[in-house]
Amino acid sequence: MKMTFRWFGEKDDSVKLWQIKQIPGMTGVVGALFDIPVGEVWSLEKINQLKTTVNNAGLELEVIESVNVHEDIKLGLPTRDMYIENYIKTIKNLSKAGIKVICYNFMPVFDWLRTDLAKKLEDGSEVLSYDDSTISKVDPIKLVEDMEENSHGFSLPGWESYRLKELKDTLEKYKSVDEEKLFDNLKYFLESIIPVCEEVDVKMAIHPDDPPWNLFGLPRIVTSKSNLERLVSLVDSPYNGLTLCTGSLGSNQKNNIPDMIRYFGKMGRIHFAHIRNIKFVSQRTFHETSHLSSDGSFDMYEIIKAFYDVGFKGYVRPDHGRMIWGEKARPGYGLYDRALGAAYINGLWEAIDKCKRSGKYE
Ligand code: DNO
Repeated sequence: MKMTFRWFGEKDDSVKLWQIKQIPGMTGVVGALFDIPVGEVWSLEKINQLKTTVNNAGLELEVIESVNVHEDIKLGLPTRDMYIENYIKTIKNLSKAGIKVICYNFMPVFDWLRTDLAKKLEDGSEVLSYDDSTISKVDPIKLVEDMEENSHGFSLPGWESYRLKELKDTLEKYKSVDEEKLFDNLKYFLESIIPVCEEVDVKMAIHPDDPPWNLFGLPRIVTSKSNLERLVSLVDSPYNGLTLCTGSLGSNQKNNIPDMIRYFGKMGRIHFAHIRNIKFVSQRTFHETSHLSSDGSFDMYEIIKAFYDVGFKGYVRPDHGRMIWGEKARPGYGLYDRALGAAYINGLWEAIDKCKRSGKYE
């Protein structure tokens, strides 16, 4: 397991690289070029600039999150070939800069979705939360406006305004795309890019849909063990892999996260892991918590043990944290609680490792 930390760049992150460097066990950051509109090629020059900045702080840059996929690819429009060509050029440039893993998603229109970016917990900390009954009442356009308004002035990952400008139009286009069509379009995309990934040694790691069910009538397919299984077999190559996000998959209570980690981990298809905890209020209503098992609904020990048992050697990052200690940062992405999360994950790993080596557990 290689511990990393998501970073949004010098201009758009309240967290500084030197602070990340001081978190125990931190090897690198997970970055992206956020100013390049989706669908355009990432130049080698810009990628190298980012890499140099990160390396100068004594950290590695080996994972990119995200190279977003243009809607025309997800919709299967004739223009998709041009965007796929650009995506391939970006993969090749990332490979030249030493990037090993690309995290991406295939969610129509919206990326992750929450109904409140600053729900107050009893201890005064603030977390992201999701209430299914609110979602069924809200107009998606209104939701986007609210997100922009409540993001502390930061652009939220997946909610960049340029992606959402033509929202109405895009929602209309999706009326003819169901789950099967979306799977076909994902297959077409993977069949085009995976041979290139094999050639240049860059692993693709799809991020699960968050939350993992259809929203606003839009199909979502990266949602369950059986769908993930179908996905990895669309193109049967180790380069067609997963980002195992505990919080996203875990928000469907039918998903057994340790079992999924063992299953896809043994297959060698998990290249990146996002680790966080959530607390269920009801079936499809939850809020995020600290990483600690006792604060949320997941057994974090079982989750880390599953990664340990499959000999996980991929990248991991603490996912969303609470806003604590008066910090003002991008919701979910402050320094303090994610640093605590990283330390906790490292602690669990060390304890499991020592037990295992001393023969104290099977
Ligand atoms: C949210 C993130 C997602 C993720 C993308 C990957 O905080 O986990 O926005 O980066 O879905 O493309």
